[in-house]
Amino acid sequence: MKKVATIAGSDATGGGGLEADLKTFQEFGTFGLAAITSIVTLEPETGAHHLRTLSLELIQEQIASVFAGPIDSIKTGLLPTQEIIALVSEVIPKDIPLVVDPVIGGKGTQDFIKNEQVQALREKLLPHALITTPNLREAGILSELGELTSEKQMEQAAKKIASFGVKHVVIKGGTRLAAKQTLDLHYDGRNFTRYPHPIIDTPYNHGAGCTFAAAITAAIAKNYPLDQAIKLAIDFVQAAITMGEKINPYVGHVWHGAYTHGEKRLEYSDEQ
Ligand code: PXL
Repeated sequence: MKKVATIAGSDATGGGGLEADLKTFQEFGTFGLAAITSIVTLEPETGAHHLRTLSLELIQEQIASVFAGPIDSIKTGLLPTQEIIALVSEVIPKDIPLVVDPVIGGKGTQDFIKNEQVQALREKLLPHALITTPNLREAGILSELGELTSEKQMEQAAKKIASFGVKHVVIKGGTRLAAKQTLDLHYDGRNFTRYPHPIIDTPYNHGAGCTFAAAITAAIAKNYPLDQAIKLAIDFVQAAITMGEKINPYVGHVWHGAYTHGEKRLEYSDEQ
């Protein structure tokens, strides 16, 4: 069994963060492990998000626990301070494929991220990464190119991000790029591969970004070539968005089990 580790924040509402990661790892038939960096909560009365950060000592203890045995691939998600980014960059084994989801521009988290963290991601973590998966907004911030509104700008941003030392960059076009058809763009340091796909018209897509990066991480552990891992992750997230559900008055989440029809699992029937 392949072992896949996430070092991420907890999204108590269960759509994004390490909850998305572990659910996705399981759907891929891998064994998921997690070190929690922080916890994002949602105030039921107002829908406001709050962030609590765990101590460096406790994060380090969890990371040591995770790497007490062999691990096949690693994903990072919300790393909310530059000290946490420095710690993670220092202590993770460097011979295991690393997927960095640069959580700096997502719903519920963008308010927490400051420029020092972005700089630490660029300088400390990205040089160790096999692949990073920014959304359009995150790619604009990481590359310092600002708002990206065209494929040409996505290409420029991908090249800039690759210059920080990460081997592969996948920029997710999402719903900001166009109305009907979107584009995920993969840059491998030489060439671009385009992954156009239709936008699914739904407000229930919280957790899509985490799920995409988690799917790539699990697919890498299962030895998928990177282009196939990206393609599969796109299909996996499309299914998850299609079956998205409103989970509370404020947010609708993707359903991580959709691709494998997990809702039918262990269905009870008295005919058996
Ligand atoms: O933006 C995705 C995300 C990542 N990590 C945590 C989150 C969220 C979104 O809410 O809560 C912990």
